[in-house]
Amino acid sequence: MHASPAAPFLSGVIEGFYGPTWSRAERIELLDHMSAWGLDTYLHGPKDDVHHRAAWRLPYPEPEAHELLSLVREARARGIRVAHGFGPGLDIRYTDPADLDAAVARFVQARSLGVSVFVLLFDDIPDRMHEEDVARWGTLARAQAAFANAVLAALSAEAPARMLFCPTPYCGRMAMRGHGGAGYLQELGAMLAPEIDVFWTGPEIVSRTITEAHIDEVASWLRRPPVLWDNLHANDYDGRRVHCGPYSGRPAALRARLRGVLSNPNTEFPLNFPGLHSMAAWLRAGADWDERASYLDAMRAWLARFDGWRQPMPEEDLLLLGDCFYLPYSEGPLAIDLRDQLRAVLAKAPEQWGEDAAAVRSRLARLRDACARIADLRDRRLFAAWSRRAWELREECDLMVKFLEWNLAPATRGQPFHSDFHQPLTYRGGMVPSFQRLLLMQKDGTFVSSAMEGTPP
Ligand code: GDL
Repeated sequence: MHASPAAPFLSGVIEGFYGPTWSRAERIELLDHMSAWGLDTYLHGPKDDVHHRAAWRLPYPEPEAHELLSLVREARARGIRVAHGFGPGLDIRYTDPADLDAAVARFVQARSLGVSVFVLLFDDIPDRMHEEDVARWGTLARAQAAFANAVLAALSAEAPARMLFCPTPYCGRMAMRGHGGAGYLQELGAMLAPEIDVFWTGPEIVSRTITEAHIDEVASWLRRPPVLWDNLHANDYDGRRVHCGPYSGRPAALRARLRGVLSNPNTEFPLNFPGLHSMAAWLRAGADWDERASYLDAMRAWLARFDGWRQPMPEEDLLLLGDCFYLPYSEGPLAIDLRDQLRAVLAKAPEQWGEDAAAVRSRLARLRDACARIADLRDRRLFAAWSRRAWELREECDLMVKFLEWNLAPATRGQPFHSDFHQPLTYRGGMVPSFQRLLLMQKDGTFVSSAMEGTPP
């Protein structure tokens, strides 16, 4: 391995998602949490900040430059380093000296504002190059490595610089598909200056699990241990979900094989409390790491924020709500149990419903009321972050409760059920669920058209 052993391990948070950027108040709150939880690095690289990708050649104007400067000062006061990144890959010309100058100028400006880690991001770009770049470098990996090395050389001429690089194929699936060109990662590993760290998201963009064997293989391609860019709690790709579950599916032993672990979490800043709390616990944990226990700790610490105008949120309700918005590939156990119970009841004709139906009705009504109570929160930013999701869940719980009540009552049992809040053939969600019903996912992950004859309705 060639990675510079002197450079410290990085732990922390990436503001690296698509969507509205966090506010100054949110970033300061993040820094407070990070310092309390022992996280040391904040990477500023919001995808939809125009200076991140669209206008990457332009330095930050005032007042954005001042904003970054003051953020760096706040971070330093808490012992946290600020990394700054941008993504030139949408329209860069790797051989154009003006583009190299523009990239260096961006980092020189960032350095003048106090940034100490410089990040070049080549994720989510077409894996094609201009003709002159192809003629000069042949492959994308060589072009990008040469560009990054030149940026590092220019920055290091003035002062030592720590650099990170996000490759175009940044997960196992992309590498397997040959994204970026055959042998991209091996070529990058051979050519990129050994002191530049490389981001990696795991076997997938959003990885359910990451094993030590996987990281060892990646490290052998890259000739250095990667820095984990963890999208476990990201939700920018699915507007209906948020992820409040624990840091999950990563054995504690993984840390020793990485050069850093940074989470790129939910776009809604206030909903990141439990996920980041848990990740910070994982970073400190030993082999007895228990992800559910870390979730329960995080939720108990979060509970104080759920003080309402009329009453506080009971811990039990917050846990159930959190379990309904848990992790990308799984709800939490309380939510799974509720759904299983509901499914078992609905699988039977109402005449055969036993006491289970009344019990599941009460649990659903309780969840509905917990969702409704979000509107009462004293913390209005927390309310705003939850509002749409909690409301949507409340609506579905309410519909289900009414359906159960209709069929529990002897007078209406088995009669056609209507909701006063649903017009025929309209569902919540508009175009999106109507598309989703047209293309159905099978158990093996393949999609089939539901409009074709012979496919399930
Ligand atoms: C990505 C993007 C990231 C985005 C995330 C989740 C990386 C390296 N890049 O592919 O900006 O937030 O997926 O949608 O992960």
